[in-house]
Amino acid sequence: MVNLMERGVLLVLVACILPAILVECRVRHYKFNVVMKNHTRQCSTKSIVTVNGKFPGPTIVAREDDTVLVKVVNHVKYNLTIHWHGIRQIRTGWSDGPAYIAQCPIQPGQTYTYNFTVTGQRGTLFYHAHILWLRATVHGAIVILPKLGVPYPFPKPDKENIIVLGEWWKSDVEAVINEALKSGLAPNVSDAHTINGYTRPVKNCNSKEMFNIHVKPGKRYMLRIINAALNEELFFKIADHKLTVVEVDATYVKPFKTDTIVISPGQTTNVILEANNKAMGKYLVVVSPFMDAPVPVDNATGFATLRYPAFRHKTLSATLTAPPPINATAVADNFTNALRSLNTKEFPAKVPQKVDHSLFFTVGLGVNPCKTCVNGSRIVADINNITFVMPDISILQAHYYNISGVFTDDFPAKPPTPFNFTGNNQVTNVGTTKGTKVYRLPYNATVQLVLQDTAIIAPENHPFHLHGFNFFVVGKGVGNFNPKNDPKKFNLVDPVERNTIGVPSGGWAAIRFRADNPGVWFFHCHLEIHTTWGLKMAFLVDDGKGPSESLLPPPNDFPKC
Ligand SMILES: *[C@@H]1O[C@H](CO)[C@@H](O)[C@H](O)[C@H]1NC(C)=O
Ligand SMILES: *[C@@H]1O[C@H](CO)[C@@H](O)[C@H](O)[C@H]1NC(C)=O
Ligand SMILES: *[C@@H]1O[C@H](CO)[C@@H](O)[C@H](O)[C@H]1NC(C)=O
Ligand SMILES: *[C@@H]1O[C@H](CO)[C@@H](O)[C@H](O)[C@H]1NC(C)=O
Ligand SMILES: *[C@@H]1O[C@H](CO)[C@@H](O)[C@H](O)[C@H]1NC(C)=O
Ligand SMILES: *[C@@H]1O[C@H](CO)[C@@H](O)[C@H](O)[C@H]1NC(C)=O
Ligand SMILES: *[C@@H]1O[C@H](CO)[C@@H](O)[C@H](O)[C@H]1NC(C)=O
Ligand SMILES: *[C@@H]1O[C@H](CO)[C@@H](O)[C@H](O)[C@H]1NC(C)=O
Ligand SMILES: *[C@@H]1O[C@H](CO)[C@@H](O)[C@H](O)[C@H]1NC(C)=O
Ligand SMILES: *[C@@H]1O[C@H](CO)[C@@H](O)[C@H](O)[C@H]1NC(C)=O
Ligand SMILES: *[C@@H]1O[C@H](CO)[C@@H](O)[C@H](O)[C@H]1NC(C)=O
Ligand SMILES: *[C@@H]1O[C@H](CO)[C@@H](O)[C@H](O)[C@H]1NC(C)=O
Ligand SMILES: [Cu+2]
Repeated sequence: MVNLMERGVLLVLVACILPAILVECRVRHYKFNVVMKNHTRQCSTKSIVTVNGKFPGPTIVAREDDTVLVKVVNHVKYNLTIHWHGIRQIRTGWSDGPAYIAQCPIQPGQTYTYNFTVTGQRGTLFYHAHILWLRATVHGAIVILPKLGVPYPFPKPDKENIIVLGEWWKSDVEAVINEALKSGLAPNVSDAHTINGYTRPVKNCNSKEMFNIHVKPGKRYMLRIINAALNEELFFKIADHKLTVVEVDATYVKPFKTDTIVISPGQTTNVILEANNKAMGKYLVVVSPFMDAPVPVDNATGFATLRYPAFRHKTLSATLTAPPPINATAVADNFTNALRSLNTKEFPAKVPQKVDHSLFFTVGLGVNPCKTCVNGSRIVADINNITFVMPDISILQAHYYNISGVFTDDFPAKPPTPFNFTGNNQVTNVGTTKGTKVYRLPYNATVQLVLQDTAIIAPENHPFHLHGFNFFVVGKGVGNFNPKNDPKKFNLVDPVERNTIGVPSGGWAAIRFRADNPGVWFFHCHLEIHTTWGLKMAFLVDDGKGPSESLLPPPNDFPKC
């Protein structure tokens, strides 16, 4: 009897390590030692912050309905938090991660165990540090497998590959952002784009600068593509190969074929790649920035190769492909316009049809005075003219423990002073208001939120990310949102469901969600520099009345400020 039990325990352990084995494993344990690691890229070595010495960090694998426990030990000199990007964290906001919104930091030498259950989600997400600019190197994939016995709603791939896209600075990233905050100007752009930590071959550098995706002819692959870059939306393309998009942000979409995908920081995209039966040799994989505004970006293309087995290497040179031009708005629109929720009986699109809270947020940049800055002013960012100021303790704690003086719940539902948001002459609109304000929602309220880009300084595509929820992208357009005509064109049937949406440059996007998750939920631009400049706010969702409609109590090891 004892023997059998021991064997049972052993089986469960094996199953936890090898998720493919058909044994249920309800709790997944991970240990993240956050440590410094010397890393060489592009002929320069620097010390970076990593999870377990890896860049990108280790992959978390869980099955829908599993509980995930991640013990994070902070061995570095920085304050640290980790966010499980896209995980809904139903009633477990304490494990969401954004510093001073959901938690106080895990200070040097401290430990905190994130504890969350994956509910109603399957697909690819990722985790990343959510304090300072540490997420540049502290990030990794989260793979959520469907429930046991539930197939993918598309032909089963023979193999799955994770592709994490990132940005590499030769300098220390904290030095880059600190220099910018001191001067009040924009930070230096990155020096290279990375694909699973690799950049591209560089003259006179060692050869280990390029990542290879190995494929066999006739096999089907699922690429789980993650944009973990800080400040750049990216195009991703493989020479001579079409990609079938099947999922974004861990929700299934109606499959469609494309040769280029566009992916914003904070977004994930699963594509199916059929390795061509007749293909030989190698094919170039390119990653390049998408920027359709006068804003400087790292314009160096990142390269990887798709490689067929060596015996097929009839030629040594790769089949090439050119990335789209940096300002290829039409290519990006083509891609985003093709995204639709799968919306089947098994995976319905539960789009709120009725709106309780109708919000209109202007999102963009601003200029505030700064005596010590280079120009006597600093670039800031704001939502409805509010540049968000981080509090000293987390808003979630202040809310739960009724601590006053930390935040106010008077975030405006619309801009205080309407203006021609995308007009050319914005000189009169300099100056923003600072504040730590949240927008309060009753449990289960439905929200429609129109995000309107502004042209202050420059229009720009802002990838907005909502914590704690998925939302439906019911509409988008260029210029100023027209409250009379545009809603008539909304898709309330099968709009794409996701957690991060690129608000078009000089345009708007409309999203809808149901506030069925009590807690405090960060909402921010996922371009790290814009978040730093204040392009952020939070929603506070009150507890409901039912037994499972309230925020759970905080864990015992919850970090203190
Ligand atoms: C990184 O390299 C420097 C210089 O060689 C060395 O002093 C340091 O101990 C190394 N750090 C780690 C974490 O290996
Ligand atoms: C994780 O949280 C759940 C409640 O959501 C709790 O029952 C469980 O004991 C926690 N696990 C650990 C190891 O703290
Ligand atoms: C930013 O770029 C400037 C100009 O190339 C350079 O002088 C400066 O050292 C860079 N800053 C950092 C932190 O790398
Ligand atoms: C990238 O930008 C730099 C600086 O703006 C410019 O000199 C260079 O020509 C650009 N390179 C490409 C490939 O567009
Ligand atoms: C993209 O930029 C190029 C070079 O500046 C310019 O010639 C072209 O018109 C631009 N295309 C679009 C669609 O704006
Ligand atoms: C947009 O997609 C259509 C259909 O796939 C294609 O014919 C067209 O060339 C694409 N346009 C751009 C700009 O990529
Ligand atoms: C600030 O200074 C920089 C460099 O001196 C200059 O290029 C830029 O135009 C100035 N920006 C503003 C808003 O004054
Ligand atoms: C906070 O205030 C609410 C409403 O007044 C009360 O129900 C709750 O028990 C208080 N919480 C704490 C931790 O004091
Ligand atoms: C807003 O600005 C745009 C671009 O400058 C202009 O075409 C448009 O007429 C303006 N709209 C209004 C209502 O002033
Ligand atoms: C934003 O707030 C500042 C400071 O209160 C004010 O000077 C400015 O006019 C406001 N701008 C807009 C567009 O509301
Ligand atoms: C939330 O609202 C919807 C529709 O307004 C209703 O059908 C549902 O029962 C509500 N759920 C809860 C838990 O109150
Ligand atoms: C780390 O966080 C604590 C708690 O918020 C704070 O008191 C401390 O100043 C932070 N340390 C640094 C180096 O920012
Ligand atoms: Cu932004």
